[in-house]
Amino acid sequence: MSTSDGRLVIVSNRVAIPEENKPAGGGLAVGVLAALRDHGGIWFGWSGEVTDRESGGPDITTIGNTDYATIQINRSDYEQYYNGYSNRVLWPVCHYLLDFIRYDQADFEGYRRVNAMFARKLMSLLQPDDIIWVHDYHLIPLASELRSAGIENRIGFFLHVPFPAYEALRAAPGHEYLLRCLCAYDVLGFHTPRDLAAFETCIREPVVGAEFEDNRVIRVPGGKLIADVFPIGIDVDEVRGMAEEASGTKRVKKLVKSLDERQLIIGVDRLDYSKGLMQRMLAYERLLEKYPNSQRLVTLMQIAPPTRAGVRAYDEIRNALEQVSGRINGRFAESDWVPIRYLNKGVARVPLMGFFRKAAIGLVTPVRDGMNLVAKEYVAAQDPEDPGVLVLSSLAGAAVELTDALIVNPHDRDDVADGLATAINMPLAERKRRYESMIEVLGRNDITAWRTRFVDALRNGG
Ligand code: GDG
Repeated sequence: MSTSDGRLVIVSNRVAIPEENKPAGGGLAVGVLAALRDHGGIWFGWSGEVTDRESGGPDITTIGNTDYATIQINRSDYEQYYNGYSNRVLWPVCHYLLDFIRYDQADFEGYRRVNAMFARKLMSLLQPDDIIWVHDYHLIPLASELRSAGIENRIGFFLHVPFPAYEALRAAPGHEYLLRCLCAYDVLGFHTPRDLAAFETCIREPVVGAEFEDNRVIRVPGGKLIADVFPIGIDVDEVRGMAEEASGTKRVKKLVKSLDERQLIIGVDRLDYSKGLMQRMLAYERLLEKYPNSQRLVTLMQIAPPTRAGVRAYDEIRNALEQVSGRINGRFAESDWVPIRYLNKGVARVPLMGFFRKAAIGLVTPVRDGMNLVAKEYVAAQDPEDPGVLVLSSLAGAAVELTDALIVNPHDRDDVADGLATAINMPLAERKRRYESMIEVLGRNDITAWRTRFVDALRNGG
């Protein structure tokens, strides 16, 4: 980065200061870390620490070319802004899971209060030519708060989750305010054309008095903004390198040995109701019933590190999954085989990529997902001479690009079971053909392309 270009200031709810052997906390952290690695800049946000005092910080940690600037938040902010409006209203509404909405007016006030606090603390770090890139649904009001305080820097927003059509969004109390806040940005980025089209349905409503000038420029009160599609990618070479490196390790070899010649089906997801884990287990049960032969051929390993403990829906799904995996294991287990290995914890990144490489099938079946990086990582981790098969939900953003996966409807157990049966028996030539087409897409639109395109749009207006 040359200084005349101005620094890149990334803002997200959580800042993930890289630590060796510690799993990153999800897709946003993985994407942002990779984006910052080459470019450098500042990453500003919450440290993850909850205090009993007033919110403190920012504290600066410099690693390589990046300053990690973190703040703490207090207990009521955490409950109202984070667990409350962000994760009990915005998360479900963006994933079209309206039954999960739990609204409380105090949470909405907390959400606004914390965004104002983020803006105040961020301002102390800003220089006039910085460009500011805000991430995700927790921080929709940030640009509007910064503008009110007189900040004139260019500010962009990228949404990592799906954007809902107006018919869903209007279920969220406060949605008019959110739409007005979105119009305070210079650039808005979404994962897929469907998300952009959904945003357009909201702009068409008489809420903010904005209109599309063409398919990406929107005229808003007081100016123009660009809304466009920036599908997030991965660092393909890095994933491939980690997968190769891990393959030779004792840990991965032990996993392979324990499979006793069976094919491994792998699922890796934060424990979240949007990831379709319950539906996935039931579809796997359907496979074992419908294709009894498969009972001699496969083992499912589901890795599901818990997240958002303290939000009731997350505690409930955790209990429900323990029950259903136990029931399926009880129904089908033999003295030398357990059908589901359910790991309720994270695995470090390098061995995880090794597990992907050794898995004959990647099973990625969210009921809704902005993109889904696991699908992309699974493909990038494969051995090109003997690649596995990706079974992918039609409702993940990744399905737009990875059209050579076996695309299934996660709500249809038979469809998923049939997809798995096809994957189990797929000949090498077809596996290679599908892999080659998908790896080409991943290489063309990798993490550098994502970051470069967004930063260019933010710097230059398109
Ligand atoms: C949001 C959007 C969008 C998961 N478990 C472990 C682990 N992970 C890593 C994966 C992957 C990342 O976390 C998860 O990313 P996803 O994209 O699959 O899902 P979300 O966390 O929901 O991310 C999503 C993403 O933002 C980016 O825009 O794609 O739609 O919801 O990198 O590998 N990593 C390790 N151990 C685990 O147990 N090391």
